Amino acid sequence: MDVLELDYGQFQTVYNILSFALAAMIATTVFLLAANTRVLPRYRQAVIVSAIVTLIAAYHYWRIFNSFEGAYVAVGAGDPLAEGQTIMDLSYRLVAGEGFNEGYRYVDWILTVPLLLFEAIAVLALAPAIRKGLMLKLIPAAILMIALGYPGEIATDTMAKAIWGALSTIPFLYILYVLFAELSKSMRTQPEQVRKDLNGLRWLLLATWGVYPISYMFPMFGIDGPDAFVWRQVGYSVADVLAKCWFGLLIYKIAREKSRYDSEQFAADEFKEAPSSQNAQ
Ligand SMILES: *C/C=C(C)/C=C/C=C(C)/C=C/C1=C(C)CCCC1(C)C
Repeated sequence: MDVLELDYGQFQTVYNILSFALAAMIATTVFLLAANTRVLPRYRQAVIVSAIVTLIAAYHYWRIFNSFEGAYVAVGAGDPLAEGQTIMDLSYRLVAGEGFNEGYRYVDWILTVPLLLFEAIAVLALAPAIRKGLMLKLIPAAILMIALGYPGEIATDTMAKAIWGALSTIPFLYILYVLFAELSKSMRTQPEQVRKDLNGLRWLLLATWGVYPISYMFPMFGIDGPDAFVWRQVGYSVADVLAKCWFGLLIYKIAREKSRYDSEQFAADEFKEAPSSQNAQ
């Protein structure tokens, strides 16, 4: 069901969280593109893909933001405020038009979720056969997870929501299984710091990806109407910033650690570690 009316605080919360997510996506994209030369060439693909993820998300947040702004309009917009009335007394109505398009999020996810898994695997620089094996498992599962979630997201019936949600959870659990069980094998050969970072990456992924099904389930917990709508927008937006921006920056950090470990020259140039360069001074 569409939410017909938002009060001032609800409108502002959604408006500001969408704006915040858009700013975070743009800034992360610029940073990752500018900084990608500060890792060895073999890790640049992972960093560039991270930037592409935040770029795609920035585009969709821009569309979502505009869609929200067009869909909810202050009652009496354009009229002078009545005697004693303040801005905070305003309420916002869903007006005739295209409505608020939630579909943008799913279009975004179906593109960015496989790419996020791709960047995580790419930064490991594993043997091609292992890498390909992981991709072949993770990417179809990610697409399936999002595709199965969408009919439930737009369903108004709680039962339909629950069924699609449960179906979507199967590939979700499979992804977690691959990341936590299978990936552990290829991590044994990694340097200590990288193993730690990778572990952080996995837990960040679990903690942030877990927010999506929880936000999806609000209507099933009986939280309905404007509150469920506002909390869902906040949940999805904050999770997107963590899962895309923070995650992308962590990928960059891992790429730097691995570059430092792989090349003495890089360590000397970027971390000022080589004894020879210290002697020279
Ligand atoms: C950048 C966007 C990301 C990382 C999106 C991730 C989305 C999910 C992990 C969504 C999962 C869902 C379920 C596990 C069940 C209910 C339906 C979904 C699609 C919300």
